[in-house]
Amino acid sequence: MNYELYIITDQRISYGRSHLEVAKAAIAGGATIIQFRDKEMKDSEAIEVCREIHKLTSRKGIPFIVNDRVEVAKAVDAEGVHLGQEDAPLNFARKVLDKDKIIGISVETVEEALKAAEGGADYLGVGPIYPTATKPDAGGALGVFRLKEIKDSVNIPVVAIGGINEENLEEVLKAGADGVAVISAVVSAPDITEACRRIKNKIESIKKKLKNSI
Ligand code: TZP
Ligand code: MG
Repeated sequence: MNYELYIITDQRISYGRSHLEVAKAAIAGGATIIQFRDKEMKDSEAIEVCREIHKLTSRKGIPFIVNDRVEVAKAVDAEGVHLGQEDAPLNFARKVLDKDKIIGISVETVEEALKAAEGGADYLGVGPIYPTATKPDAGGALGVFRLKEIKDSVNIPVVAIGGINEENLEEVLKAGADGVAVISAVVSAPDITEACRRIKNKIESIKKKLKNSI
């Protein structure tokens, strides 16, 4: 799994572009994972949309993750599901989904991270690292020190989320993130593909630099 550039769709801030259009444009710009995230859509419609996105990601060889909705992930045979602390528990998702499916868990503290890792999570989403308007109910910004603490406490991939853009990428990667999950910096950009490509190029060059400095 390549968690480098994890793009999450959001139709509320995409200026009229559908989940599928966002996914397509992000893949063209180098997204390595696509997550469907929609808090309002009915499951019946979400299944239809996710089926289309999954067709696309499968053609491109990119994993597709569904946010919150275990049954939708199951219905479209997505590669996995992403769950927050208040969503269905990890062991429920593990039971419902096939063994090889990816389960990601959102965490804010080392304690939550250890619990998720011990419970068999495949990766962690850590955030919000920076302030963000995209998830108004998120807690306060955690900062990169917390990110590093969490990364150092577990042996599974850690994806940083929340307010991530070209300007703060380096700080986040230096703190040890295996990848970044991005919504507004890509989904709200006038040219999604171009925004993705710029972030991707920057990740690659930062990673190269960090590798050479070891
Ligand atoms: N979880 C923590 S912060 C966040 C989520 C879903 C929103 C991230 O969106 P953005 O626009 O990249 O800050
Ligand atoms: Mg959730």
